[in-house]
Amino acid sequence: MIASVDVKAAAIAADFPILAKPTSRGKRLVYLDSAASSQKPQAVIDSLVDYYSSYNANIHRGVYEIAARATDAFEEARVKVARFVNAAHSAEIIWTRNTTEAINLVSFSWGLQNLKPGDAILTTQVEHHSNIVPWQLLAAKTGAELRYIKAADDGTLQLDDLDELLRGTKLVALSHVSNVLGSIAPLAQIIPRAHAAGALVLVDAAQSVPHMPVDVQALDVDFMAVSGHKMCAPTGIGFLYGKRALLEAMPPFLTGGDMIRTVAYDTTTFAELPWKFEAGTSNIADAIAYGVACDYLTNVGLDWIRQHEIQITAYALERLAPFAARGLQCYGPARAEDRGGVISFNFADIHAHDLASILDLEGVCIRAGHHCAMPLMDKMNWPATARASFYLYTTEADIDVLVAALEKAAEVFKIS
Ligand code: 7TS
Repeated sequence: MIASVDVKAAAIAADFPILAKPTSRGKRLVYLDSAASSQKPQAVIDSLVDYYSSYNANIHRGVYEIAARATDAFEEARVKVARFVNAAHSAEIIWTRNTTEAINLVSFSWGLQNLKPGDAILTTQVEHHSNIVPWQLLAAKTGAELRYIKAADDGTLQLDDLDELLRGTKLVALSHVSNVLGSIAPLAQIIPRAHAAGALVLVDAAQSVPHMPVDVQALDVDFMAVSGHKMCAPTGIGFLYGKRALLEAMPPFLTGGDMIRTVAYDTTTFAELPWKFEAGTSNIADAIAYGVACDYLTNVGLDWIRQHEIQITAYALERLAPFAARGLQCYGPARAEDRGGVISFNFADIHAHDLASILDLEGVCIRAGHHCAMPLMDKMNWPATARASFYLYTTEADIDVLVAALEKAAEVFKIS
């Protein structure tokens, strides 16, 4: 690791108040579960307090000063998110609760309108449940077929039969970075081929947009789903990016207040984009705080964050390598450059949940289980994996604590 990168990560960690609070056992909190949800910097926490204590009011309706201020801040946050992913216009950003809701929006709105028997939806073998289940249900409702791009054991997508899989495919829905293996989908190869075959492409960017520069126009994605809580913003806020012409042609997903232009007893006309898809009172405070999170990450620099995660992942892989002799297996691509900051592993015959519990005693937070990717776990024949995941505040010292905690686990389970 280049020392200055780690020094910067340590300085960044100081912006996250939770990381300075010891656990109930007096251990330093070593948070290695950012793929599940990231920690929040003080600026984001302050933004929530500021909204509720200074200008809390409903938006898009009040004429008084604090309502106008809330509306402006809410719409300004949309512009910040649009800039963050280089959307051509902020009207292409639809607020949702999270990635899952963004994918469901496309499934219910675009999918029910556009799919019929004989069509296909193409996804991959490495997806999170939220990018499988909506498509299974949509296929059942419309008579479309659900197909999977095969993945190698390290998560690399097998594209040799892509042209065949694309025949009849109307939508390709795939994750950018796997939350289990960290493998990165070659979007620049897949998207043009999908378009040439007449399919749209939805990217589940839950594990990429927080960690690396993602440009929706350069990639030419049609839809993209993202969660705020994995990128320093609060829970309960995420977004769907969609190309304007596609969103214009889609019917509303949820209906009611705020998404209308006019309502009579027998008919309704809908609001313009993006509000057509935002029924009911929005998650105002969290959307505003999402804008602050975008500012925070932009200020640190997405290129720096990506570089830092490659280095911390390389360091972690190097420190874990000697455990291989005692039965520790790391999954995913071999080179840190080819993966996101996620390492799934199993240690000899210790169940991943037992391992996570022992690590917890040492202050180390990791996730254990199926990571909402049961089909992938079945394919790999893993009952569960342990998973350490990194972010901009992860330091070499955190990895050293993980390694020391794994030594403790080896002692407890008498692995020599
Ligand atoms: N897609 C991917 C690739 C994910 O990693 C996740 C969440 C989701 C979709 C769903 O995000 P949500 O915000 O709508 O829930 N992944 C994880 C995880 O790996 N551990 O906890 C949540």
